[in-house]
Amino acid sequence: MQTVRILRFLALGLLIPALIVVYGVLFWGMPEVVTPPERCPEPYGGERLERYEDPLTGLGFVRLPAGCFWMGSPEDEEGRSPHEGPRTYQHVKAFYMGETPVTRGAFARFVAETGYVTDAEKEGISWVYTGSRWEALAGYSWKNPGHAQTEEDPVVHVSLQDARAMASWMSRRGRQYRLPSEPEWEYGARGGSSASRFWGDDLIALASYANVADFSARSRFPGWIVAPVDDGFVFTSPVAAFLPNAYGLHDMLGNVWEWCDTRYSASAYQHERFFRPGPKDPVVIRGGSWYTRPEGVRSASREFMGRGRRWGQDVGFRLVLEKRD
Ligand SMILES: [Ca+2]
Ligand SMILES: [Ca+2]
Repeated sequence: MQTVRILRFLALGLLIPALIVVYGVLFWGMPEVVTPPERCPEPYGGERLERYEDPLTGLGFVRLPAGCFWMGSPEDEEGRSPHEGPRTYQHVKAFYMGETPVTRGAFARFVAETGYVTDAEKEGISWVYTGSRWEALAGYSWKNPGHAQTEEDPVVHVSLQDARAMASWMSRRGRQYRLPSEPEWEYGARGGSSASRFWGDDLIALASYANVADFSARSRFPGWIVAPVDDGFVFTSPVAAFLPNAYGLHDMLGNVWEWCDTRYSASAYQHERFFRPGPKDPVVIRGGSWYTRPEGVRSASREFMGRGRRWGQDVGFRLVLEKRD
């Protein structure tokens, strides 16, 4: 009897750890399977997208269809940073995305009508590139950006709050404008493409699609490491001077960084959760600028602005318009 009891004890003693191991392999050891939501719409097939023009500012918006996409970059993408992964499958509702960043002319209309004073003007300083480094200097703002701009250039030296304020002003006529979330921004930037850039992976093609750190910039700032192209602009370029993506959106990559109304977190993709930023949170900016090297000008590349630097000569924004049924 004693032997049977010992054997039974041993069997149970082995069975329980064995079950734990099997359970672990089945449920914890397996790679996470991400399945598309049940009702993921058909991928965009190139059909004509509806366009809306805001009568107050002249800014154009394109209606992006609802869809699903892989957000982030694969581990073998050149120039990738670890915070661009793991890739996460995101479902985006239909919304209208600004065709271009908000122009200086459109921002001027907002200011003329409201008397709005930007954060850079209130604090009396902004971040400019002095030829060797970025410095916070007095007197710079959207009105005095530190380089020549046309009314069609993207507005710069604007904070997240400034961008939200303009969206609120535009929303007073009934249509709801706001900033994009980080997943919405990347969905728009990709235009259905899973390549590193909306036109593919080709660096030479940059010159047709994006204003980045290039030979023009290096002729002004010798020593810069630049893309092997000449896009013709040292600083910001008028919006839509470069070819759009498949959705008809211009300047998603390059020209100016664009605010997303999303709190920056290096581990956001692990948790697949995105939040609006609180007042002290770092905030996501996307797409790279005239200052950015080619590795930073990719659909998945992410940056953020923290409390130390909240606006500057290469940061602007793009608005989105809520879909109306
Ligand atoms: Ca350039
Ligand atoms: Ca941009």
